[in-house]
Amino acid sequence: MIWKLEITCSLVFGFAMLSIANAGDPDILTDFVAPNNTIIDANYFTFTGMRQLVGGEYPPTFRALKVSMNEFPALNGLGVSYAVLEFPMGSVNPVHIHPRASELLFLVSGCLEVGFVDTTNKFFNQSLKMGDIFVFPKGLVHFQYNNSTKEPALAISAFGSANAGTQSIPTSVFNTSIFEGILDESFHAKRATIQKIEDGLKA
Ligand SMILES: *[C@@H]1O[C@H](CO)[C@@H](O)[C@H](O)[C@H]1NC(C)=O
Ligand SMILES: *[C@@H]1O[C@H](CO)[C@@H](O)[C@H](O)[C@H]1NC(C)=O
Ligand SMILES: *[C@@H]1O[C@H](CO)[C@@H](O)[C@H](O)[C@H]1NC(C)=O
Ligand SMILES: *[C@@H]1O[C@H](CO)[C@@H](O)[C@H](O)[C@H]1NC(C)=O
Ligand SMILES: CC(=O)N[C@H]1CO[C@H](CO)[C@@H](O)[C@@H]1O
Repeated sequence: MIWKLEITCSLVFGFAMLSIANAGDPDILTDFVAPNNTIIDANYFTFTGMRQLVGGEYPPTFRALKVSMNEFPALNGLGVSYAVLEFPMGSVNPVHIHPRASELLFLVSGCLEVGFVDTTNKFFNQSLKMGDIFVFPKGLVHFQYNNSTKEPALAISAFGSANAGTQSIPTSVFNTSIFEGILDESFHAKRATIQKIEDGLKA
């Protein structure tokens, strides 16, 4: 019986190792990725695009300022990225997914209602206060909402990928070329109902 246990243990251990190996972006075999025709000095590892936030005003609607490898090429291969999320009063970051990373949100200012749904369709939500940190597990549908009528909110999100990706649920489902009939059937809804949602997103 003991040998069986050993096999089970090593199998479990093996799977655990596998899932660790797959937890983030693939490892690179160099210290960093240096593109051709680029001077690699400290400036290459510096991103100054967020200076616009210093002393700036909140935008009229929700805004996400991303700092992924697309905006900051030095992140390529390093497995990390940021987004700064600005929520004027009453604004929503609509339901969306990051296919390649978990999101670690730090609420720097204001209050936020946040939530995600797991793959068993269980809903987890929280009312965050300034200074709180919340984690959205990789690949799950989630949102953030500033329910305050008095103050805006500012959050900084870190991602465990240089290119976490964002798939907006409203846009990907209702503002693409998916056949009409498929959506009607998927949502058990009349065409007019689906059309109304689609029109709302096009406006
Ligand atoms: C740099 O140039 C070399 C030779 O042209 C090429 O093989 C390599 O893929 C390039 N590297 C990058 C990161 O573009
Ligand atoms: C979570 O959402 C429910 C409504 O679905 C709400 O009643 C509850 O107050 C929320 N909980 C927190 C902690 O925000
Ligand atoms: C927002 O705040 C109002 C007033 O406190 C409350 O009635 C409402 O349920 C809140 N909505 C959410 C989604 O938290
Ligand atoms: C929906 O698609 C149209 C056309 O591609 C685009 O102009 C509009 O911004 C999209 N709406 C949303 C909410 O993404
Ligand atoms: C209107 C308003 O301010 N609503 C709520 C915003 O969220 C905080 C906590 O997250 C609540 O205390 C407020 O009542």
